[in-house]
Amino acid sequence: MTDVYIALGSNLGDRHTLFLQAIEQMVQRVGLLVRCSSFIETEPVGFVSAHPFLNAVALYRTTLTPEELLKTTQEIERELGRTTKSVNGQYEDRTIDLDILLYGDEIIDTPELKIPHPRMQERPFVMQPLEEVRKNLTISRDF
Ligand code: PH2
Ligand code: MG
Ligand code: MG
Repeated sequence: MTDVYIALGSNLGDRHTLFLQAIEQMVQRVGLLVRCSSFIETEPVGFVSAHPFLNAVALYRTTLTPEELLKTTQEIERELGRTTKSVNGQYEDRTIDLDILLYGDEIIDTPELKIPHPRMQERPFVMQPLEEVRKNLTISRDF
């Protein structure tokens, strides 16, 4: 079993419902949901859009390999209406984006998959909810 942190982002459609559907689909297909951060509203970073984001981070415990996990998150993105993929850092509005941030303590660097997520540390919309999930974990161990 491996702990995996997934970043969720949405700036199109019913963002809250899309988050709940994505979280539930990952319970069905990825593994045990250990913890999820608050859902925070953030301004688009790296591109111009009139549509603000909802962002969150969820921690799951999975038996999937990193490649299986990527395939599964991409399937869920498509099922929840995602039609476009960012190419060369050109971002577009999306119904749901599921990014693998961390997979245990593995480092993966293939054309398809880079873990840890290469831009996570420069993104407050990722680091803030990630901190929240990790902080709660520490507290629950202490008590
Ligand atoms: N995702 C991006 C680019 N910019 N900005 C915000 N606020 N939230 C995101 O999830 C986001 C973004 C690329 O996936
Ligand atoms: Mg992303
Ligand atoms: Mg993505």
